[in-house]
Amino acid sequence: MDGVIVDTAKYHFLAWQRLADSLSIEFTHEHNEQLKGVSRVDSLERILQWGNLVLNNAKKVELMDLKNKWYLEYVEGVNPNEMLPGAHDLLLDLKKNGVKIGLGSSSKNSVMILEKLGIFSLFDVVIDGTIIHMSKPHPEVFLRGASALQLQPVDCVVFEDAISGVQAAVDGGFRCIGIGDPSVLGQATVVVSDLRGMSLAQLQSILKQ
Ligand code: GL1
Repeated sequence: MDGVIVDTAKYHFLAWQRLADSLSIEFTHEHNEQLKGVSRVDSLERILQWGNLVLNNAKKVELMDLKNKWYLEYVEGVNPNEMLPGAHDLLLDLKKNGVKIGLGSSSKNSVMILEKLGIFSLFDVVIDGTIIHMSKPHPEVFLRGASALQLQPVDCVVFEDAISGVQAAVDGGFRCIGIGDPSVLGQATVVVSDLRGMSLAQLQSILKQ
């Protein structure tokens, strides 16, 4: 979802950066690239590791709550205009053609965001951070998604903007369309710059690769 369907990855970045700043830990776009697709708790652990900071659980929960409070403030006004190029058209096209659609996200806020965008009803299943136990790069989120859709991984295509997500898809036995920079998402089956012009025919051809 974040960074694939809607431009919310930038709000996660801002919130994590603000948290890292408050702890005097350096946090750059390169650091952020490694957090994309990674759950809230695992993201915090990585940031603390980068800053060589050891904290107790109560403090970690406090920091995660703070980051989420900031994130919720940033996404308060999120609206359908912030959907990424081509994403909405593709969802509508797949729906019209009877293709099953699942959301696989590490975020615990995904249903709220889908509702703000008015696209929740397009998804046959939603597997998100409130359900999974292991964050991407573990393939659990996609394996559960395929299973809920009663499909085999080999018959699904995963869309991903994150290194951790591409890894999860590949390890789960899925074809994967990377959205972004080929030098970062090189493990994906194909990499595109955005979803404009993406069609069902292209998905069918990728499934044959
Ligand atoms: C969590 C992380 C975010 C991001 C998403 C997955 O979201 O905090 O930085 O990696 O997972 O896209 P959330 O805090 O909404 O559960």
